[in-house]
Amino acid sequence: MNETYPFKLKPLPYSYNAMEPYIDEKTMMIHHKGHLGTYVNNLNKVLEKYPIYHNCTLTDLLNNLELLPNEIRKEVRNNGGGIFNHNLYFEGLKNVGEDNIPIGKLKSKIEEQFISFENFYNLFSKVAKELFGSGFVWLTLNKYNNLEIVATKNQDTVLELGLCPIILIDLWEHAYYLKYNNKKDEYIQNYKNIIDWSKAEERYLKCINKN
Ligand code: MN3
Repeated sequence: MNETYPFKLKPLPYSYNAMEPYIDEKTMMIHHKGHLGTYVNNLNKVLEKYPIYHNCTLTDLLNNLELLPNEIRKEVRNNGGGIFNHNLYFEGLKNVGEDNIPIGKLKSKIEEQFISFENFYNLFSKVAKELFGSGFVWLTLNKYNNLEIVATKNQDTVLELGLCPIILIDLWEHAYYLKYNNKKDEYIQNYKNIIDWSKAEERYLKCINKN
């Protein structure tokens, strides 16, 4: 996330109906244009009067929240986090279908730590189901090069926890409610069909190199 102020709404790398039937076109459109678009506009509004931060990347801002003035810290955390999380989420989706499984070094690492992909996904789903209220569940790499499944609230990011993001599921109701209503479990189950494991492998290798 190397962009700086003014931040822009990045177009999706696929059409709004690309995740059908797992995520419907209307949800994708509202989620991207509406929700992500609002985070982008709000962050720009907040930073408008603070030219000192206009050269900071999104990651710079989110990694240094404690250095920001009190009056804008919360809004940068919420809106900046909203942009960071949603760009990762949207760019990590690919409609593969039911045979979708991890590849490469990440596949080996998942099997080393979680025995099997199936076992990993059961654990990931469990954490996702148990997240109360709005937030995200992530597969991340910690500084010891081990995988960690973690949950975050609201638009908090895993950067604050010192973790490197690989995949994430958006568990705000806006991500699934139009199609799934209260059936959050089904959304979590279907998310398995639209994880872009090539992208995840790419992120995993970058995470290792950072450590
Ligand atoms: Mn969302």
